[in-house]
Amino acid sequence: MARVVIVSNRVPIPGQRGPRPGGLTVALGNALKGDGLWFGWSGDISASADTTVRRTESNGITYATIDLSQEDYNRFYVGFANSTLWPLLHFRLGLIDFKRDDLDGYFLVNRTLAAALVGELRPDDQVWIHDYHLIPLGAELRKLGVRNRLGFFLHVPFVPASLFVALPQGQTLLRACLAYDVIGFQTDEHQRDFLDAVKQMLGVEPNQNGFLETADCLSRSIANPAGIDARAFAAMASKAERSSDTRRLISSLVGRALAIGVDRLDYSKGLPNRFTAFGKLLQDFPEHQQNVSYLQIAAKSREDVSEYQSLRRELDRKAGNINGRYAEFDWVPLRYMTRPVSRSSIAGFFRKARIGLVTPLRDGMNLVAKEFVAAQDHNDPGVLILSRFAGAAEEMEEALIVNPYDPDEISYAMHQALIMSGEERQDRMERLRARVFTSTAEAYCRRFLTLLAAAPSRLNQSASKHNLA
Ligand code: ADQ
Repeated sequence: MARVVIVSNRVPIPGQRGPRPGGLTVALGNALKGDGLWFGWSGDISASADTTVRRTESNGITYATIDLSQEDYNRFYVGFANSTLWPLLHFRLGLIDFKRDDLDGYFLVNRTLAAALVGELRPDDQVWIHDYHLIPLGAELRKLGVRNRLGFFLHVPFVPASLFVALPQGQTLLRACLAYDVIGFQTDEHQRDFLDAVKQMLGVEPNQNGFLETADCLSRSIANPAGIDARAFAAMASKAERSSDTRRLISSLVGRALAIGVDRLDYSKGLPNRFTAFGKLLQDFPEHQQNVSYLQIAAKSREDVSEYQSLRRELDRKAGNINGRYAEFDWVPLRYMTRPVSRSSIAGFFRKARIGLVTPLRDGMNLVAKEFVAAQDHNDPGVLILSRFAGAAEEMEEALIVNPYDPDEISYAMHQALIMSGEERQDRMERLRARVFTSTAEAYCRRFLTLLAAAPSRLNQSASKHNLA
């Protein structure tokens, strides 16, 4: 069987700091077991422009990384990836802070990564590249003569063509996508928007099965929702229910219902509106005052980007206003924390919560929604309140689906969840669980890699055909 190579911006090297090994990361790691390679940025900034590849082996997987220089980090990561592409792909044109220099840095880092990766590749490796940081990596590899099967998965949304045209050099990025044999999206909607942009901006008409054919290449686009390891998360939640953290939380509630939100501190996650909605719940449905506590865990993220700093200030202020207005000497309505909490404690908290609040303004998928569902106890399940603009909403219609731009709607959904009968909660949750336990991280990886393996080989085609620049 061909070796699988995963490429992502950050690499989860066991035992080192870096991305937290969530369910999806573990599933990707499992896809590599035996003899696989995981390649990307180390997360370290090196003083010189040294791009030596460093390798670590663990469990039959080779982790290979390079460092970035401070300038590369600023232009590629803080700049183009997170101050242009991230807001654009989350429908926030007004937040884009575009600089030509950042765009150059983005292409340069992708070229550097391609040059470092090419020396690690074997001729029949299947290479699976992840997310918006690395869109042009496949085209850069093709320029270096790589003819392996190359797949790409976009974890964030794709936007309608009328928004994508706002991206300087958007056409170049779209054309770069055609270097991949398989291009994956979280939902049918994202895939449709991508195909529409390709049609309008490149004049390439997809066929009915999502194939894009040009004189140079044949690429297949697919929708393939990311999932979680639902069994493992459910087991963790069930065990954590008895942990000291969960017991401390429960005793602090003194019988009150718990509403919980767990997110990265990111403007796409809709936190200010969620806070406003909670304030409205207490104002418009005063019967819930003193009877519900809302715990928001928001992990700090991308603190080098100025929008994230102002979001933090806004949330501090809103949390202060709500607590100043409604708190009693023995009840703090909103508990807002940015310190990290372990995954197992989060799982235990989810199991005990009456409401899971997942209200992003836009989200590729949102795995927290699936984790909340997996953690529930059949005998007394909570209610998921889910944004219609999270990719997860396509598969989770039994949640209370809300418009995250309308705090009144969120607050009404919270009220409904608090008064909902046990029977209705069980009925909704059983149907959600059936899907979360089927559409898992493992199924997501298996489907993508099967389709990638089935893609026509480019081995017999000329290298120049793939020079898409
Ligand atoms: P993210 O935007 O990071 O990922 P999400 O799917 O919500 O978003 O979370 C990923 C993981 O991080 C989950 O396992 C979650 O439990 C964990 N997490 C989030 N906040 C946390 C916190 N405060 N403390 C601890 N853990 C936390 C991108 C896309 C998403 C897409 C994923 C996977 O933006 O839309 O669902 O990739 O494809």
